[in-house]
Amino acid sequence: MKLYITAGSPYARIARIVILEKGLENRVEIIAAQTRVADSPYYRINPSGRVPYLIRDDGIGLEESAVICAYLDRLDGAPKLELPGGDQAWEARRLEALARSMLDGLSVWGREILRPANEQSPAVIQHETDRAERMADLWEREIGHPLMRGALNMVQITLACALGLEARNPGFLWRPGRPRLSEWFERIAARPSLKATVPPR
Ligand SMILES: N[C@@H](CCC(=O)N[C@@H](CS)C(=O)NCC(=O)O)C(=O)O
Repeated sequence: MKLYITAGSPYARIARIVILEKGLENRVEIIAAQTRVADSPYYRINPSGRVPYLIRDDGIGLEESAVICAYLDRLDGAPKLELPGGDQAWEARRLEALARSMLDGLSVWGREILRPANEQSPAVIQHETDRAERMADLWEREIGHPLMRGALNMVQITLACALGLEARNPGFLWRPGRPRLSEWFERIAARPSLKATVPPR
């Protein structure tokens, strides 16, 4: 299989972490894609131009980190990262939506600060800064939830990749005043799969 990524994409990082956690390194070739440029050859592989993008062994391509991760996690018939069903199902989905919501906002912010200075919108940056502050406060409260403390799962991976964007965004200062979230992040960030996929500055 082939996984198209960019080194800085937090969504691609989620998929790369799943590959490492599932021991699939030898089955999935990681390929750097050229995104956000006119006429990139990558658009002939994935017309949406987004990463991550997985080409399965049968040649079928999958888009969307959640779909790719579910596929990879289930390849061996023993999914270990997917969210629980039963009584905990809605709690798990609630938390996953919150983690993804934070990540989506941070991605908008990150994209904005990569634009040329004279094209950046102070209003967009302020809006996303405020959203990130509120979401970090929320996670300081939610981080004691049993699903965030138990075995590694997709909510934890998604939140860790959101918080890890501090490496790429000097304005994203979520640690001060949030000791529980900081302690949680230190622990998950020490996992080899996270260490191997830290985004570049
Ligand atoms: N919802 C998608 C989001 C993927 C996404 O937005 N990827 C960004 C990189 S972080 C991308 O490929 N951007 C290139 C572009 O917009 O052309 C997922 O979860 O995979």
